[in-house]
Amino acid sequence: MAKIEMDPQRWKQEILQKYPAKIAKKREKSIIINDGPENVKPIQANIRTIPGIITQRGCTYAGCKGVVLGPTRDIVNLVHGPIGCSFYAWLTRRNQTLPPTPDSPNYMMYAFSTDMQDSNIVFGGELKLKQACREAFEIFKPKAIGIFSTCPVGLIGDDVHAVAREMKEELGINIFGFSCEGYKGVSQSAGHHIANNALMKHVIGLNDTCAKGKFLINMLGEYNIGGDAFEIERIFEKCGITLNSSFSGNSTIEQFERAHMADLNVVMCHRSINYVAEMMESKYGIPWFKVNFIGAKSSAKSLRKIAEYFGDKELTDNVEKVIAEELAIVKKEIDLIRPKTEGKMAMMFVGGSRAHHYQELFGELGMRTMSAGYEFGHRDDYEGRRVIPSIVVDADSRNIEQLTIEKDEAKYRQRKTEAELSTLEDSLKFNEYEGMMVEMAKGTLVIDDLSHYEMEKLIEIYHPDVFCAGIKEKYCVQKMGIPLKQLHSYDYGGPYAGFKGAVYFYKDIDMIVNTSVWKLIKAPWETEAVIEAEYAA
Ligand code: CFM
Repeated sequence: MAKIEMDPQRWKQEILQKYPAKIAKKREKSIIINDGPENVKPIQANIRTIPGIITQRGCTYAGCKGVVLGPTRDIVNLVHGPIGCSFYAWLTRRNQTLPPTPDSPNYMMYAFSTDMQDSNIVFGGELKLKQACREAFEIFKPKAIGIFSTCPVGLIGDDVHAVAREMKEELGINIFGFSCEGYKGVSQSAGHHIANNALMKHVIGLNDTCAKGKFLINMLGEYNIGGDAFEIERIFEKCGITLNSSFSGNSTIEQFERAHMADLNVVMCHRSINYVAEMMESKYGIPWFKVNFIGAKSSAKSLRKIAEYFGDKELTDNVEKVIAEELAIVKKEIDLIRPKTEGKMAMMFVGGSRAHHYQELFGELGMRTMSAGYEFGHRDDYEGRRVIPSIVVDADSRNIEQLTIEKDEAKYRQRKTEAELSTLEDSLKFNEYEGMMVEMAKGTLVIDDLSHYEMEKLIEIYHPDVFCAGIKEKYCVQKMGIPLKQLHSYDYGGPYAGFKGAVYFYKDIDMIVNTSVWKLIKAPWETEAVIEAEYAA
């Protein structure tokens, strides 16, 4: 089969031609040829995956239990469901945690499950759930238990919230439930929203003591994958910025409870936690803006934004000193590596924020991102938050509770006057996320919820030097002779955040794109005749 040129228009046509007409019509709206920052085009996102298509996505339970609550070390995360849902969520996401002392509570290595059986599906599982709460309490004496619903729980109608209320009363600790059945939304993204809502309803604002420090911030949407949060904590500490709470890398329930005491919320992963940022602003008056600690330059920029917000001479000087020191080390490394990576091509299809953030690091390596997309991002993650009012709310989104948040008169505190906020607005861009597309070059392909077939075609035609995705894609891609870098688990490497992380990333990518081993592998279409058929109906 003749290879078509690296022409995105022809690539798109070729893909769509292969699909049945109805599917082509749907997929067409999720495959966008980027037209440069001035002309960001609408993309279809956050809709159901077409049945039969192999998607990269996960489920709502994964987004709620695994992603948002998973990294918190001292909540017993109890899964109400068949054991498989727990087993496949057990230590598969690489968030790390560091308890202050060896005997501080840390349940991250455990998998708590009600292990539902056929009889529970038929006769109900609430009794078993209560028993599991009691058992967990007896053994671990945790400060809190979170109950996570898997698909069958919703199907048979077990009321996890009623059980949570009853057990909270009986055991005297905070117990809260999540209706995060896997099917509840079109992807993990619904689970983020459900997790955000429950944190807001049951946890945030319970404890009025805060971390000790002059510049008190919360870090939202950083989950300490591969130790990223440790590196960010190191940088904050060096700068004199105090982390009051983290959602939720290396966090504790106490941090969530006191989150309302901070002076500022900074948002790293917009997709998973923007709801909490918005709700905390309405309820407690905490302003928020977007940061990015992936990439040395964006880390520096994010630190400067935080310093500017506080407007303190000593902090600003300190931040500049730290940036100068750290960037000097980074520069030494990148000067050695960049000549070897310059001009190479990357593609990344991950989650709802990293496909954007990691383009910064590839940019520092002089590499081009020819194609990128999210698994479950919404239009705002692609086009920027300004499109939110124009997003059509469909039945799947309406399925997720939208909390009405009111000002908490007792705990609301105005951090900055309106005048101060408007002077800062220009550089800090409060409540804004500009999305991925403005930062991508003209002629690049932006694809939402990439299908397996589309992935194969991207590789066949573009032959990128590295393809970034997850474990489900890894070995398929590598069998085609293209190295795959996992951006979910970092292939058990990392951290990649901050300044030290950037250097680790440069080194890992250098190794990946410059090894000759991949040339020894031939993709099936390079060695065998291809049998093709036309769809006729
Ligand atoms: Fe946010 Fe994440 Fe991501 Fe995400 Fe995720 Fe993740 Fe991800 Mo895997 S919260 S959207 S649901 S940055 S688990 S830590 S790596 S898909 S890009």
